[in-house]
Amino acid sequence: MIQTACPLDCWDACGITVDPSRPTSLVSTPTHPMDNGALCALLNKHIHETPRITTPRIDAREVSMAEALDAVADALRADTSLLWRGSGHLGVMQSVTDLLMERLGGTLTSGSLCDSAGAAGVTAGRGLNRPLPPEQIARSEVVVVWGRNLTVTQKHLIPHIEGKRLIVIDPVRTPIAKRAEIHLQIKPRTDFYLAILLARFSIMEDGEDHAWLEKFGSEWEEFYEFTREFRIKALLQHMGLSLDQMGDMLRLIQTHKTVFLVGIPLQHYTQGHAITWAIDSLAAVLGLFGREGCGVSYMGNSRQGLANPFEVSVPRVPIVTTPFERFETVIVQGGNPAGSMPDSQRVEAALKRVKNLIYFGLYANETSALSRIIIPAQNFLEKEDIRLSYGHQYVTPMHKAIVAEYGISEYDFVVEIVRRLEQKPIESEAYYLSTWLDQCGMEDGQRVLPDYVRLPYADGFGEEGEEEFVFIDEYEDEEEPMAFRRFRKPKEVPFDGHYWLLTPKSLHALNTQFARKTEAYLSPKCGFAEGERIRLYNEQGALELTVRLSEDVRSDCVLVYGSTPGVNRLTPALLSEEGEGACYGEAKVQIERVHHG
Ligand SMILES: Nc1nc2c(c(=O)[nH]1)N[C@H]1C(S)=C(S)[C@@H](COP(=O)(O)OP(=O)(O)OC[C@H]3O[C@@H](n4cnc5c(=O)[nH]c(N)nc54)[C@H](O)[C@@H]3O)O[C@H]1N2
Ligand SMILES: Nc1nc2c(c(=O)[nH]1)N[C@H]1C(S)=C(S)[C@@H](COP(=O)(O)OP(=O)(O)OC[C@H]3O[C@@H](n4cnc5c(=O)[nH]c(N)nc54)[C@H](O)[C@@H]3O)O[C@H]1N2
Ligand code: SF4
Ligand SMILES: [Mo]
Repeated sequence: MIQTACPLDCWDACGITVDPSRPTSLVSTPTHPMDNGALCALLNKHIHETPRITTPRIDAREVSMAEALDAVADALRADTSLLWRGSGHLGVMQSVTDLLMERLGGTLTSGSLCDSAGAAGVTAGRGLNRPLPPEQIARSEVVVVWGRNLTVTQKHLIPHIEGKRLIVIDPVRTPIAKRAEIHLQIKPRTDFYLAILLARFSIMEDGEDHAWLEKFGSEWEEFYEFTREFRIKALLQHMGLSLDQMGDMLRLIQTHKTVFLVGIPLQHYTQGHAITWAIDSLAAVLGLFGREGCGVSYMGNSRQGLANPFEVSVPRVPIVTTPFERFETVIVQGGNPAGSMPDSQRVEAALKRVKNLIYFGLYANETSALSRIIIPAQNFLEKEDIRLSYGHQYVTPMHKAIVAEYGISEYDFVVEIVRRLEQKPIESEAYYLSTWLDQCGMEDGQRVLPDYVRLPYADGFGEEGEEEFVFIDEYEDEEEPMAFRRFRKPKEVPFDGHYWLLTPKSLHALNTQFARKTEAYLSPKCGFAEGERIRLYNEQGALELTVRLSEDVRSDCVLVYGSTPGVNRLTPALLSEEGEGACYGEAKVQIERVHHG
């Protein structure tokens, strides 16, 4: 039996046991901390049913791997080259290709399509972005699921929250919201205001944690003044929430051990950093950091405390708005920019202008369809790696379970290209693997991040963990210019036919991998019929989909899974104000019926 871990971009990073003679029947590792007895359908069904790319190609012609690698090496002799890496496989060895770009004077990307706006807000307040250990979540009494869709995106956490009092803040009545004591079906893009008002009310009711604030957040009175700049009535109306709902939530979170589980879409906005920062500031008012059974779980820094042997100093371009057209050669590794980046029409046009587009991946997708050279990758069962996690502190070695019949690993890819271009060789694979692993600590028989602490922030904040928490003290939003600040008249916005486009994760896909649906979920109140064909459109682009009626979606929203082909024709290529993050949430669409015949 071989031990490995799930490579997919998922909070759980499950441990997996493989019987090499039956590599399609993967089982959960019972000693792994994220075990709940089973792996999800993505790992025991979809990953095996999805056809792999088996043959290298140049200009659609099938070639040998050696020929394809020669062509890649030739293409990399160009003056300008870019490596665009997605999150198709989360093992640390994916980043070995950074060494190639360093040797060739190439360019890498910065920021992220995923979490970086919110991460900027987290580090602004706390200094470091540590994952909250699942053990603390298990010890809590109240769980606030703040824009995270646990039953889809983090199934293995469910046993940890069994029997707890649940509050869910989500524009959609998700399965977890249906189980919750309180569901705030908030209007999208208003979580900043919710956090600010909750903090304000909490202090008004003397619900703040004085002892904690004296020690770790002495600027809290200035923060209170900041929260008082915002208008209560106008904001409640804007968020679509009542004073009673706020009161009910406060009563629970002020008097119990509480954790906030903060998700990704609530920070996919230009002001994304301010939203996570405001949520952390609320948590600080309640003294939730460094306390048993309390804390805020956001997507943590999975490399917290680890020195990265692949760290390089090269030019970078933002991953959200990558100017592909500026490069003669582009390698896309483990990702699908033409499907997953915002404003995909712009992305496709830019990719078409790249002389040598090289796709290095497992599956065919929108990006491979545009590529001149295709290099099949090996999958996680076929190579050595190490899995870190943004959802917990555990580090899991990923051992090779089977011998690959085709494809090449990222490590071998670099070795082959470096040799062809007569560059300085890289170290051995074993050297890099042990450089990562040797830094880790052990805790109860499990490998953990080097500076893992049982109770994050118990001694303080900042890089050294000796400083106070920094409260948010500014908010400037071009979209809602001061309308909700004190002494200004709030802007009345009746529904104007522009729906918020929600693009959450699907149970059957992992981003653009596996089963991709083509449906739009709408409230019956919107006046469309089940099965009807509709066209979503805005200034970016348009997309035709089939209507599925759902009582669970707000009537000012339309839900289209992020895995739906073409959905990013509708999302804007905006860069968040901090953190170089993506702003998928800023998309609004109009809807019309499609008449056939
Ligand atoms: N509208 C909208 N768009 C979104 C989002 C959203 O919420 N809304 N979410 C964004 C988020 S959070 C993310 S993380 C991004 C993800 O976007 P990407 O990082 O582009 O991920 P995928 O599109 O799923 O592409 C994964 C590809 O990786 C390849 N792959 C898998 N394993 C390996 C391997 O071992 N080696 C190599 N070389 N390749 C491999 C597979 O071929 C697969 O097609 O999408 C973003 N896009
Ligand atoms: N099955 C599966 N699991 C996955 C993935 C997948 O594709 N499939 N992708 C992985 C990746 S890359 C990531 S980043 C994580 C993401 O993990 P999550 O953050 O849990 O993912 P989402 O499903 O995008 O969104 C969660 C919820 O946010 C809500 N939401 C949307 N806009 C707002 C808003 O403005 N405010 C609030 N409060 N809520 C809002 C949505 O309705 C949704 O229910 O999941 C990972 N796990
Ligand atoms: S729950 Fe997540 S980590 Fe676990 S097997 Fe499924 S995709 Fe992989
Ligand atoms: Mo993500």
